[in-house]
Amino acid sequence: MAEAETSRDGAVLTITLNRPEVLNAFNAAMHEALAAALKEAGDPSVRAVVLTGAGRGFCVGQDLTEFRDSPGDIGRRLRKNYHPNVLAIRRLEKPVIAAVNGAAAGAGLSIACACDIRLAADSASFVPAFINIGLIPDSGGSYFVTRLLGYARAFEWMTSGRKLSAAEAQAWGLVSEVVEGETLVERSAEVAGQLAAMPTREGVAAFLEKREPRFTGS
Ligand code: T3D
Repeated sequence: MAEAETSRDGAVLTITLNRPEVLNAFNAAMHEALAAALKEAGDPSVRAVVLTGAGRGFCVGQDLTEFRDSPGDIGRRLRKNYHPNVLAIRRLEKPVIAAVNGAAAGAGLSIACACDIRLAADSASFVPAFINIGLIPDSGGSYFVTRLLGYARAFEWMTSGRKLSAAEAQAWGLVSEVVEGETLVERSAEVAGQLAAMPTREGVAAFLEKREPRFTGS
């Protein structure tokens, strides 16, 4: 099994981070597998992407065992491993939905926040874990969280390291919708399917030709 699996349903590609025994913490293999999955997402026939995690976690950021075993230059590792995938998400010309099924911590939180919207299971949690281990919110965390929450709330949260429940995250506007855990897959597929079927050019053509639009999702 790859560390990030893909599955296709029509125009929707689902990417599942797949190291459930460590709540989908990033190691080198998972960075590579996610890069490959995001490349697949670039295919023009994919019109919406769902990013989720296997098991009870979404993604808890850097695998701290790997971090301990090879400390070295953190900045270099971020630029090599994390930044390309964060940028790849942002460069996709299609919506990316984070289906947050469990804990999103550290760089896992940053990556959830790099997505266009977040749907969460009621059991999900959001943990700005960086401060607890002496790091700044990397992998785009300081950029995306600030834009989602505003500077003051983002600063207070990131410096507190406080775990936020799904309900709190929704109240703050970090999450669009919270659903019962077992319905997250279904609801994410539904939202992704709706987004995938939305118009690109046909709306203008229909207006100019004074007829009803026939949206086909292409
Ligand atoms: O150089 C660089 O690469 C720098 C890059 C940094 C980017 C970052 O992401 S830094 C932030 C790294 N992440 C963390 O600090 C989060 C650490 N995890 C936690 O705080 C907790 O696991 C959670 C609050 C997220 C969830 O808690 P809980 O109680 O639901 O689960 P748990 O029991 O702590 O974890 C379950 C298992 O996953 C456990 O293993 P075990 O005991 O069953 O064998 C735990 O050790 C493992 N695990 C959780 N997080 C990580 C991890 N293993 C490795 N790395 C982790 N980040």
